[in-house]
Amino acid sequence: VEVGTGPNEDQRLLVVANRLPVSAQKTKHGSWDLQMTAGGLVSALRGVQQQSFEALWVGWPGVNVEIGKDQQTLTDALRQQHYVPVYLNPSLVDLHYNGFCNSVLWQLFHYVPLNTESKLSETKTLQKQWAAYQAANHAFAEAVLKVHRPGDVVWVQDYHLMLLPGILKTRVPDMKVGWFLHTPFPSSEIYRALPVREEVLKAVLKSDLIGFHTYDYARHFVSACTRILGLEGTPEGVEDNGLLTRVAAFPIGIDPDRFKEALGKADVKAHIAQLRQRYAGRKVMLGVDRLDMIKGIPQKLLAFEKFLEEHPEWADKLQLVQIAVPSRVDVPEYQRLRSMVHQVVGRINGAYGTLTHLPIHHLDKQLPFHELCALYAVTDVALVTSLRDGMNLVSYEYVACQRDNAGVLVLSEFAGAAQSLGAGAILVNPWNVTDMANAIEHALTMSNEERRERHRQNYHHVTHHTVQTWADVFITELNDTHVEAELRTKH
Ligand code: GDG
Repeated sequence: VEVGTGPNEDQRLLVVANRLPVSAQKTKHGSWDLQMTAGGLVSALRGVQQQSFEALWVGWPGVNVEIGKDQQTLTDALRQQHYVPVYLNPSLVDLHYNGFCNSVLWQLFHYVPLNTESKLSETKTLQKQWAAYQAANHAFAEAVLKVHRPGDVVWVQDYHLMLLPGILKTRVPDMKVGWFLHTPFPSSEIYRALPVREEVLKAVLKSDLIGFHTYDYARHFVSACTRILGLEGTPEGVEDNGLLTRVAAFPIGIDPDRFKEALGKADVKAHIAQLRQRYAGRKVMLGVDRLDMIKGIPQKLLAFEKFLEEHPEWADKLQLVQIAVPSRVDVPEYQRLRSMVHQVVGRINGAYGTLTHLPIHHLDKQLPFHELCALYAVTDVALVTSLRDGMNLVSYEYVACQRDNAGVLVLSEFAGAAQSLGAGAILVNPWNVTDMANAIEHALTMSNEERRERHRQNYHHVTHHTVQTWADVFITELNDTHVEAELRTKH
């Protein structure tokens, strides 16, 4: 292997992520129906599968199937599409995925402190969740080890699998392992509250390459390693006894061609025409989010309400379309969020609606891709008001679909995307309702020239920093870093 060659032809990529990008459902005839699911990670990695070299995806298939015939037929159906299933039992999924991943790590990484209502059973729960997190990471390791061949590049994704690099490297020391985090990595002052902070950092540090969306997240990670583990931080990464683990920023992007192609298709064009007719005479603003507290949906609604309060003349001329895709529906916090959003939507529609128009059109469901594209294309303003967000692909997708209209992007400064689309977007602090109401006004009344200029800058970024380049750069650097590490150990 030469340094700097990137992936070679017979090299395979093993993408390891908590969920496979498909949901499996058994049909009447006993075969399996596989449907793509929505979410940032799925959208991102769809691009990776189209690379020139063979890619396998290892992950949990999202269903509980007992060992036996059913499991075998599902495994076969998945393997045909290059998916390798990791079967986990329901109680493990609950404690790992709903528990340690989404109630502990996801919260903390988005600056939500750990639960402070100390119930007597809490310590026990956390211990069980941590044990499940370890067990799930081991189950993933077994699945990877079963398919791994020397030379393969193993790319571990996200906060669900932070122990995996450590387990894999212990078993196969020369395996090429990279890890990428799709969420923010918080300030070390937040991270240090994690009871198992050392174990998690040490396992991640076994990777050859560690990647984040932004330079800030990488810096926070390095600080956590220096402050918590007493290691040395360098501009290249983290050093432990002269051994460097490379840490860097790899901002993700989208596959703009997928959207360009969709916009040219007959069914999308038909939807666009239909929506234009429906919204004729009104300006339309759009929100597309997984229903998650980090997306700042209530904050967005409050700003919209304030805007209408101050500009009642707009009430009949403005439509906000909010798509809130159900997510983590078993977790009580997410159920409470849904009720709260419904309450505010009802209040605003009740106050500002008429017999012929309701200002907010709210949907609790995932739209088919062609409808989503049509919506991106016809709306005048997109509102992305995340309280924290690793990157936020919705903002990129909106820009990609606005070639003709040059719609305005209102974007939270707490989304990673603010660092790449900040020049063209109107940046807001989602906690400041007045600031956001003013941004809505600015977006609705902006001159055509300003709109076009802002859009031009964003469009250039979105079409030049794609998900393909993101994956290429990461994998090439992982190959190079690994080779350098091998050379170092030989000398
Ligand atoms: C995580 C990080 C980071 C949404 N609604 C529908 C739909 N979607 C698709 C969008 C987009 C994806 O889901 C959402 O991606 P985001 O990046 O906005 O957000 P997360 O799901 O939180 O993703 C995030 C990302 O990982 C990648 O690293 O950017 O910060 O939190 O692609 O199109 N798709 C369809 N119908 C919908 O109604 N078909």
